Amino acid sequence: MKPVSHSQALATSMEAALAAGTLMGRHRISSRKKVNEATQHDIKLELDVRCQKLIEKTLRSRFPQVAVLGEEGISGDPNAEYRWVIDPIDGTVNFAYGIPHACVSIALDRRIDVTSKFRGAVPPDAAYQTVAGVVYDPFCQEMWTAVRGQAARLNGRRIHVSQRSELKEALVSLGFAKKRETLNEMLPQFNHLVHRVRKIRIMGAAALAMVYVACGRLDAYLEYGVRWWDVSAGGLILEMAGGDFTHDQISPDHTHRILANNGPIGKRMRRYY
Ligand code: LIP
Repeated sequence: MKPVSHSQALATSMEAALAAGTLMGRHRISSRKKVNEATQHDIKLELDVRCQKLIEKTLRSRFPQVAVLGEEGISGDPNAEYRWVIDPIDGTVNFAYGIPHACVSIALDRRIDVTSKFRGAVPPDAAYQTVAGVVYDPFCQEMWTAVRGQAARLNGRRIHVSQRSELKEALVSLGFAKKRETLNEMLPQFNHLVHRVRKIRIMGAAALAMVYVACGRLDAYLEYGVRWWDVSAGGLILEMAGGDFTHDQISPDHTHRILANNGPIGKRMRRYY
């Protein structure tokens, strides 16, 4: 495969995210969103599928050879040198209920050699490093971007994590994912943290929580059971904004536990990870 320009990949990702965001915006108010699947703690919309198809069409027009790992479908070589990581609508339940807190998340991952880091089998996602990422909120018209090694930006302006260092002044977001076991895993963390931080926020879109930490609106984000496509782009943006993205894959289906933070607050939250 010929090398992929990370900056050109970012530009194309931004174009794709804008296209999907425009499609989302056209359906924001509509209460007639077609539901493909509904469970106790999750909804999948027909619009999720349409947005991923639109994103893939834009990405493939410039980079036909890159594999895709997306919430609404996986294609190409699972061990490809490069892969797009796509969450076409992150915060789908918010969006389904008409709450304008949802976004498009697109990342480019590149395969790296990590055999020296692992004695046994390498967790599939650990064999990749995110090299470009975009998170686009069409409702606030906010586009967060980053290429590895360069500054993270919000609508083109450099961003940086907060400087807060005490839990008592921290704004911490939690995610409870979609299953009884992930809820049960996170409830004790909520009970421990709620009395120690300034406020807890549970907002339902991991990608936005990640970039809110990156730009200092939040100081940390903790979730058990989140998928790689929810957090890969936001994780790069956070790291390029001076933050820390701690994550471990907990099952082969790209499920992770994550602690995104500004650095100092993360040190005080390690016990909850
Ligand atoms: C959502 C995540 C959120 C998590 C939800 C869901 P989706 O992603 O962003 O953090 O708690 O369960 O996974 O499904 O809206 O793309």
